Amino acid sequence: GEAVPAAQRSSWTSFIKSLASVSGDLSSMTAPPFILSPVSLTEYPAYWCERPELFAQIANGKTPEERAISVLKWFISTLKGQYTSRNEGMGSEKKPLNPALGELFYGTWPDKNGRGKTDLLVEQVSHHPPITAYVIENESKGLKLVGHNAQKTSFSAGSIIVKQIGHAVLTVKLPSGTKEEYLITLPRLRIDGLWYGSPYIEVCDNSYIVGGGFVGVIEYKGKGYFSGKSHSFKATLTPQPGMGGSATKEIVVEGLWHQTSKFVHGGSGPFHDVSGPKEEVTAVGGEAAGAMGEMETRKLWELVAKGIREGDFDTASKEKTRIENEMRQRRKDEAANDTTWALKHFTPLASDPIYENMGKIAKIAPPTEDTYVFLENWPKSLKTQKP
Ligand code: 0T9
Repeated sequence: GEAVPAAQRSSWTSFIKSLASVSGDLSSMTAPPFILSPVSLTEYPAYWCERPELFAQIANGKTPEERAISVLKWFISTLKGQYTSRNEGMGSEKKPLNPALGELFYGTWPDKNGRGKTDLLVEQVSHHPPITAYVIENESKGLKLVGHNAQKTSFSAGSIIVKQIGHAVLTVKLPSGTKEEYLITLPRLRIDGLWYGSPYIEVCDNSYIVGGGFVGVIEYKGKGYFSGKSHSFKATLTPQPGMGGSATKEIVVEGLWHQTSKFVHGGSGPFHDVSGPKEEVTAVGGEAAGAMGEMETRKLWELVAKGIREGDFDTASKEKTRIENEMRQRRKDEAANDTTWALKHFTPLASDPIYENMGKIAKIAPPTEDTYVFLENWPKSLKTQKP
């Protein structure tokens, strides 16, 4: 373990060894301090929109084909943030703070150059297992992404395999009054570099974007596969007759998702390029006058995050235990009173018709998934309520 501080070597070794025996959910495992991130998993949905102009761009597509291409470009351009940004910002992949049930995170990206204001709302809708639901909306452009995610982890050949559960639906309101819906599924991940104490993610297998008259399949390959390079991908958009599109030709794009890619069929020249800067979300309090409530991520974890950032792990761990005990007590009280925690922004739904319909077209497994329906109740600090 090169990257492991000398004093934490034995605890890192036993952590790695215990990974083999813990299957399913690693979120509540105790890990050595050097690998802890001060950021809660409720902040991760912001990765979907760190290039807000690419998100907004989707609305400018004049044909289903133009829109499908811009959806793919936006999606591919989020991968660098989603899967490499902890390595860039903190030196390696880190263990996020495990959100409390009902934890909330609100944020915004300002209007700039006519791209419109984009808003983010996140709620931890389950603690056991951890499930995070989110909405990202650029209302002026008629764009809305609603999704949820959870993970099932296993250990294989020295790596953590992360099966992502959940999906997102992007709704594009067209000027004609009709709308397009795109089902977006999430790729499998492998966390390598554990023995060295410098974990990093490789994205594996496939993910899908189905909608607007196209089935999009994105194949991910790491080192040793077709290009021999890490973070390689190949995306194919196949027109679906009878699904609203009129395109006949397949579009194929290839490259490195954390750098650049180019068209190899159905177009020519560069496709995406994420070498430029990204824009982090601005956190906004959800209470009156933008104040942060007790369940809002940066308020709830304030002292834990401060402790981790400043290397004061005693305070971090004391505060973390305090929060966890409070939450345990809350669950006990609920059980005693025969009540359950009321979610603020979402209603669970056992199956998602959009997932089922779109998933069938692309033969996506499993055939059905549950979903969380957004209640359209943005806090006033982000948006004025619709009458
Ligand atoms: C959705 C993303 C997800 C969340 C994280 C697997 C992981 C929790 C889930 C999938 C986002 O859109 C994208 C990025 C990173 C994913 C995290 C990476 C990670 O390591 C954690 C898991 C739970 C761990 O903390 C494993 C232990 C740790 C010591 C390894 C660094």
